[in-house]
Amino acid sequence: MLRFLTAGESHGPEITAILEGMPAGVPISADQIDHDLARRQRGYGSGGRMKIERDHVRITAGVMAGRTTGAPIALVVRNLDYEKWRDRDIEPMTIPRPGHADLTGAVKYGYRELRLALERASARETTMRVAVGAVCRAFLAEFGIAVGGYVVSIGDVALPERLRATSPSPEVYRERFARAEESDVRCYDAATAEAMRARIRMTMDQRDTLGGVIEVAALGLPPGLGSHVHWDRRLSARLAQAVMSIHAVKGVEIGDGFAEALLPGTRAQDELYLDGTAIRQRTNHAGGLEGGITNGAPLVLRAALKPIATTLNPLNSVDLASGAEVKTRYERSDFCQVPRAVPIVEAMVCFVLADALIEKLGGDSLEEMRGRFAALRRLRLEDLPVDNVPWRFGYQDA
Ligand code: EPS
Repeated sequence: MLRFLTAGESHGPEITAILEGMPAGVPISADQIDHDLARRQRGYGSGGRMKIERDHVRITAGVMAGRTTGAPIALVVRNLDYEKWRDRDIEPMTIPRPGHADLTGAVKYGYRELRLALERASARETTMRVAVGAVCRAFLAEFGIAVGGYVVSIGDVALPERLRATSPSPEVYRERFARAEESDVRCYDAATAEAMRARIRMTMDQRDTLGGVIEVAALGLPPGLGSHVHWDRRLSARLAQAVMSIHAVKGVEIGDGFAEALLPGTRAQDELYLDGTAIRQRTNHAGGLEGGITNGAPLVLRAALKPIATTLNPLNSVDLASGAEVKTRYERSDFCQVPRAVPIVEAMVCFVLADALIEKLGGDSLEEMRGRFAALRRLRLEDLPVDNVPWRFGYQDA
């Protein structure tokens, strides 16, 4: 339904995205997209590149008079750093950094110069994911759906358990989003944020890098997005793939995920109760997804990011030119990318949710979709009539 491609190298002239399948009529401006691009540029622990770039999108197709037309949307961001690279003789890169795509890119594509892998594997590409995600976010907002996120841990510094419980209440998440937005490590608890900052500072002093865990929540989703009928239509699986594709993400968890694996079944489910005719849950261990389908509770997802592979302290590697065992050479990079990566995870979640909503409602124009959205079944007794009579499978025997 909805799809996008990105193109561009980290130090090439510009990076590009084409988003296809967005319905007509969605109001969107470059300023709105730039807002999210700026969020991606901020964060304690960033490297030198973010002092050079001022990411600004140009919308060059698919949006006229401030609204999407249903045609492919083309987005372009300039790499200001390109000016430094364009006429330069570039040093050969022959020593792969463990953990980056230098070695695997060369083995896959037969590169005789490792920088060719670096240029495309760089997380600079996530700029365009955030741009695409901002368009999807604007679309979701038309239906009252909001996506936000924050950092739950950096290295071994984590929000205390009692402050980060998965909740069925959208209000809890709204408050977390707002507070995290004020923090340069994107953490909603001031004491934890301070400890995270100190941990990042220490890591920088130690010439090292640090990963962490990001949590993203989507609020206002209707129940019934995704499907249980095929592995590739389960919304949980689609989200996991999208988030797993982000640079340095090595784990994705939905709801209480790994913690649920430790509990007996009676404590791991979200029991139902009636509020008038509305069917509700007091807990949200499932993170808003049951059977790969949204249940209307906040959709909660976590991504684990490994520390960036480029470290100031060298690592053992092999020089492919000399055939000798050598130490890595430093390339400019971030010390801790985790705070900056929150809008990237949000963007991928926005994209998958926009796709799922379009799939549910049909996606030619916003106008058509509004009526269908209003008519969606909700978790109410009156929306869920059951026959309550015995029945038979009715298959024919072989
Ligand atoms: C990034 C741009 C890159 C890196 C970083 C993210 O720019 P440069 O290589 O010129 O410093 O700072 O990418 C990585 C950490 C990586 O490993 O690829 C950006 O725009 O976010």
